[in-house]
Amino acid sequence: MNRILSVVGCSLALFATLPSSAQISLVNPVPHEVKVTDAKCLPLPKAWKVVTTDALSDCAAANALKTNKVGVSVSSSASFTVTLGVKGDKCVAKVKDMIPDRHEGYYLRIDKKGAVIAAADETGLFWGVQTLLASMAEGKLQKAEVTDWPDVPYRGTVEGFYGTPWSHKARLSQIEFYGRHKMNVYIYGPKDDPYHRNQWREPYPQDEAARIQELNEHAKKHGVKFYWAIHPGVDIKWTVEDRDHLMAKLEKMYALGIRAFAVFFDDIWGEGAKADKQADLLNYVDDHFIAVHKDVAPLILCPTEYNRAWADDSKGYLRTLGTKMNKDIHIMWTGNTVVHCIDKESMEWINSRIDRKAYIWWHFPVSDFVRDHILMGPAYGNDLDIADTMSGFVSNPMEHAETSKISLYGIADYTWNMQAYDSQKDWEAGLREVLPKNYEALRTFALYNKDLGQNGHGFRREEGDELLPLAKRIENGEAGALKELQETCTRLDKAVDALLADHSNPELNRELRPWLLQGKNLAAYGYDVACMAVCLKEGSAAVGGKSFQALYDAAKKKTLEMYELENSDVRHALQPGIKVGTKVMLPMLNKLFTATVTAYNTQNGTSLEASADYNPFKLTSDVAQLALLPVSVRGNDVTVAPALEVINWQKDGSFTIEGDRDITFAGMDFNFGVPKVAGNFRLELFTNGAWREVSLLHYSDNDPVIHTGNELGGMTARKLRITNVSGQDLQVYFKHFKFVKQ
Ligand code: LOG
Repeated sequence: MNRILSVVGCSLALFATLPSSAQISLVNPVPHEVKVTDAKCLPLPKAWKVVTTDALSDCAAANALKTNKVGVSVSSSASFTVTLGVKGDKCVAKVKDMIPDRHEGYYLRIDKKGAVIAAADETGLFWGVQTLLASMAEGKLQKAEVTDWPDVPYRGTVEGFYGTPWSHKARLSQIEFYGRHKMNVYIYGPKDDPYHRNQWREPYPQDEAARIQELNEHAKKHGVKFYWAIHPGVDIKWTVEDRDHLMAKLEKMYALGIRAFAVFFDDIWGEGAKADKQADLLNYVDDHFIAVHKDVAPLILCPTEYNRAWADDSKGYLRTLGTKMNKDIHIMWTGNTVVHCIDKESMEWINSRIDRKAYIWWHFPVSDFVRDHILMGPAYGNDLDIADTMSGFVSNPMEHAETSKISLYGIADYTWNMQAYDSQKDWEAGLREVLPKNYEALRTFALYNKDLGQNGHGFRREEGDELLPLAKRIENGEAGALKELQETCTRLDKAVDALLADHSNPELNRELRPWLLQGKNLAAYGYDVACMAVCLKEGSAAVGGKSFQALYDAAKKKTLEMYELENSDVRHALQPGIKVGTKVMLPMLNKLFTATVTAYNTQNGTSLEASADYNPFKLTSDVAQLALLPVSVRGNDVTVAPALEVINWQKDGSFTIEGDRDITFAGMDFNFGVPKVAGNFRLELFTNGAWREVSLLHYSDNDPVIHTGNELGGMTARKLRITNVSGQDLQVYFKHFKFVKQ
């Protein structure tokens, strides 16, 4: 879909002839209607006078003009005036008919004498100022008229991932970024903040409360609503006492100044997951807290069945929420599965069940289930004609806040002006925004950090398509292909060096560092492999002064260094690793390595190890949520990546891990997140042509970790299988699974 800048009336021809650097084109999100009234730009005024009403003199929009970063000072004697007003204000009476009749809509006119911003409300006014300021970023002023409004009422992020919550500094920076790109929502709900989830009844310690208060104040200044979310579902009892606990916590947050709230019931089962109880509680909060305070935003609920794959119409969870829960309460939704792009048909499906427009919680660029990857790709894949079917659209980002801005830049645009959205263009602009000084290098590196790798949700992204023709040419042995591969590796290496040395965005540098180091290893490995192939192809004794054997040793050494780096910087104990270029680049290099070494061995009668990245273990399962989980091997430890959501493990369902040769076991343990469940599962090892059972136990009654009986040590088997033998469907977590081989 190409980006269309709607241009009004007679300006069409004029706009078409504008240079691409037209100042309004610097504005993200893309405004709905732009009429450039003069192709020639003016210089920026040195100072401006802000004209507005008393009521607005201290509003966020007026303050943004005063504290602008485009270098214009404020002076009451300046001849350039900026007039600010909302509907009904005298100062904008002349243009009142131009104000779009939409929430947060604004009209902006820039000419020689000044600018007028007239908006539907105060937030719209703030967006109008953002458009003015963004259009001035290159030090020029464009005479234009802009009529603009958001497509989706609520736009922004939910800090809703597992893992290290964002730092205070990162949150401040995010909020400023949202304001600049017209996102109006930040939902605070990091899974690993204890006062959000596990200790939801307890008030924040004073210093943390003060930080939340500061975030909320900061958000107000940037046109963003700060939502504080509570996650009581893990252990809530449907009693008056617990209801009072929840109300008391909300009142405490209200006293801090918070005026927007969400209640989450995701990733739980049992008592807490009952639709009628959840609806009763939310209605109670709505009637006795929201309605009473009058200045609080509509409530948001994240339901337990938050995606279609888990929704069971026969049990009616969603329809119960739909009929029972007050209509002003928003209901969040992640799409057809936990991690999925959003399309029209599925919006209609959910909306008809919950009897309101779903509030989308989009799982991109979140990486808590693929912590070995960092995601720097564009935000694409959602339908462009669904703005009217949703009440909100928030992204769940990565714990790497600064890097997440690359994708968030596009998400801001998508939710503001959907029809005009161009993910690729926004990707480029987003990269430029986070690292203007070294944009090219960042772009080069980002090409290798888009896909998530194999993951339990089966959610994949395009990565490395631009390398596919080269991969083909290498396979066909075409002339010049190897040289091109060398150049590709050199380009990556140079980009990495430039990024390692660039501290203009220190947070970005810190977040990317492990992946940059791995990128450097990848580039070096690729270069060596390309040289090996050249050496073989040309039959030369050496390439770049190195013999085939020396190149082979260097490539092997690099793979070892990649492996060691993965182990030295473990992002998550059960999901270790730092992976770069896993979709096309690394497989392409590994393939070339194996083919080259094999051919060399044949020619020379040598027996160099030809296998590259080889994983001898395969997982299969008829439990849908386990079937795609990747298995990784570190030395003698074999682990299955954890899943974060509730696993519906059907009666007799099992998973099997099979090796390509016999495994001699030294130990095994796993954690399904629930104490006393060992008896519900059977572990069997396939040995001497038959399945043999190995006993399972917990060391103590309240410890969910499951251990194996002593008989496992020293047993040799080709595969292992774990089955639900409880006779019923079970709900468990899959927090960790590991066995150790000898
Ligand atoms: C969690 C979320 C997590 C995400 C991706 C929801 C509503 N909840 O499976 O906290 O970041 O998936 O791993 C989730 O999606 N559960």
